[in-house]
Amino acid sequence: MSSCRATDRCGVGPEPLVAVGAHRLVSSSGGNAMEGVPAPYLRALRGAGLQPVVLPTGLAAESVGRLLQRVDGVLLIGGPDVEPRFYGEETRPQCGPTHPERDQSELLLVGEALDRGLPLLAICRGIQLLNVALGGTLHQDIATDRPDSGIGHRSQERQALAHTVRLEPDSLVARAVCMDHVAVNTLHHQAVKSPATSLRPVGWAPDGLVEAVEMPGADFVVGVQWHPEELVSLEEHARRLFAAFAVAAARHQSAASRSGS
Ligand SMILES: [Mn+2]
Repeated sequence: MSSCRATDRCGVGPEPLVAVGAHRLVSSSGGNAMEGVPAPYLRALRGAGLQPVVLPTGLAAESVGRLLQRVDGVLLIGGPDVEPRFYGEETRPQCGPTHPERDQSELLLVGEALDRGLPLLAICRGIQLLNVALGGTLHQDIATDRPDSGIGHRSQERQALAHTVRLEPDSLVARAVCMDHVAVNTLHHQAVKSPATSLRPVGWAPDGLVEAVEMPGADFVVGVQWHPEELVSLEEHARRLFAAFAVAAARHQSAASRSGS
């Protein structure tokens, strides 16, 4: 790719802060539910020179505004299925468990992040949530909606390279990873069905399923259906995606400090 240029955040200025929406883990033995972020996401952010800030679910709109005033980027991570009513569908039997309180928090996070021009990286459930936040819809179950796919998107092996994704060469994602095909892991049974009009699909699995989107006109709003945080020690493209996110967060940080906000 002629326009390919590897990026790195070069260590100028303090580490940019990245808000990460938490995942809720319900105890099977009757203990308290816990909210937190799986370690691979935290390691990947830190490895790229970013400092994670974990935001619990149940956020009120006014808190989201104040919290995002203090960060330089937002990461949406994997988790349960998005509640179908948020994209105007009835829940079908193949839809998995949902967590509407987290959906609502993250819908607020997306709205506020976009209003503020914050860099946003949305992974797995994150790309789905981003698409729903902007008016798109989801496949409630890929195996049901696309029985002829030929690809088992719902793998249990977190680091197995299960299929390729073809990237649109003229896209932010392809430029960020310096490749137009990436080998990825696949840990999902839902996916983008109709992309939101403000999102541009830029990556596809061999069966045609949308696996990457970005927002034209935004500095860095990217969603990927795979899990790059699980691949940073294995795949250059995964490291480069976090590095590009870090560059965008650093850019936001220095712009914010110049404007005194
Ligand atoms: Mn997949």
